[in-house]
Amino acid sequence: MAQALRSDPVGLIIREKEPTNLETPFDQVDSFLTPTELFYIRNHFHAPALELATYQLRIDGAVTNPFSLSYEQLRAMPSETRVATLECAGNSRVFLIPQAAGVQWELGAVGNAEWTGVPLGALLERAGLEEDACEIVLEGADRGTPKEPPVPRGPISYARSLPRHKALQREVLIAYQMNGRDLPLDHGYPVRAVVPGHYGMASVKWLTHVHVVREPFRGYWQTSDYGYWDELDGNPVRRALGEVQLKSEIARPRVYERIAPDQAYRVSGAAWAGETDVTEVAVSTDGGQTWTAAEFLDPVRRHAWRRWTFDWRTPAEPGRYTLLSRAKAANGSVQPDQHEPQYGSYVVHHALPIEVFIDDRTGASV
Ligand SMILES: Nc1nc2c(c(=O)[nH]1)N[C@H]1C(S)=C(S)[C@@H](COP(=O)(O)O)O[C@H]1N2
Ligand SMILES: [Mo]
Repeated sequence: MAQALRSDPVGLIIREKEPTNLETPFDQVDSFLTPTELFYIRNHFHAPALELATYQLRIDGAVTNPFSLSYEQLRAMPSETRVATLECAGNSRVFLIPQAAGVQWELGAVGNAEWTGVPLGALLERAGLEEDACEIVLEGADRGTPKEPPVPRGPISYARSLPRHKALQREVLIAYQMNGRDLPLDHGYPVRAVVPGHYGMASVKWLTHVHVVREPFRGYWQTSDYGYWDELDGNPVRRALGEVQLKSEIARPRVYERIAPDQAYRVSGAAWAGETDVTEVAVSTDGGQTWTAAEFLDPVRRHAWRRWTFDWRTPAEPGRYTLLSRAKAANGSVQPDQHEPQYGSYVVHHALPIEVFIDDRTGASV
């Protein structure tokens, strides 16, 4: 009988020991696909132990034909494999001044993997959506008491909804494999949702229940947490986070790296967007005064990141320098210079300042 794999967290950065919250050392990722063992882990609760033999996925609610699937039945359905970038909505929170509550992610609560599974749309088609079905609630088997107020009474499960239209897109997968192997325990074994183009919170792990609802779902993870302030007729209104906003990150140099003067240095990073394509990345090595176009290593592929590089001649003058990268996308959007306050402690997608030290003592023993 297959066992849930607790992958060895080799090289991951501890942000919280239990529940498990581990960050990818972003400077160490240079492949298009993030190796599974280096992929960040974001768990709100203790990871539940699900058994393949008894696993059931229930699809019910506003459908004509509710049904349950065993793991074997799910595996027997036609599958698709897609590459998608997952970014936690709280990624880069550590850059916020003043500090915001929540896990202090730096650059590595993001990864790009290949996911295999059954399109959610195929399951919904089989269930037959009622005409007035408006959202699809995805619920995981993990339960607990959340941290951020206002906190509901008693333990709750992790549940998020998708608008009907998004849930029916072919890219939304009920996945059982990551990078060609069965999901490890912390990435949702045995079955998770993967919602390309949306922040990570939409990709519900340990998925056991797909519930079709007739009115917008107002659960904790949709309102209290993972929400932001939009504006309607001059009044702030609370909305659920969804689509990923355009972002680029510098992987190398690392934050506060020490670099020798007057030498060739290859700056590298990645850029991604939600429901559009990254078309341009520019790099500044002087705190944003001048910008030069970077070169892409990867072609445009919707929902997958594009790695990029920029060849820098480091300054002869020792000192502290600020590097920035800024992406543009096919829909005309540009990465902002500053954090957008309506997003609170989420969606930190502005051009992040990476400070480095040009130092001629580089190479000397420390
Ligand atoms: N059931 C469940 N699904 C979940 C979560 C969770 O705590 N429980 N965390 C979400 C969040 S906030 C993110 S960013 C992604 C992270 O996926 P990963 O741990 O595989 O990187 O899972 C999402 N799915
Ligand atoms: Mo997240």
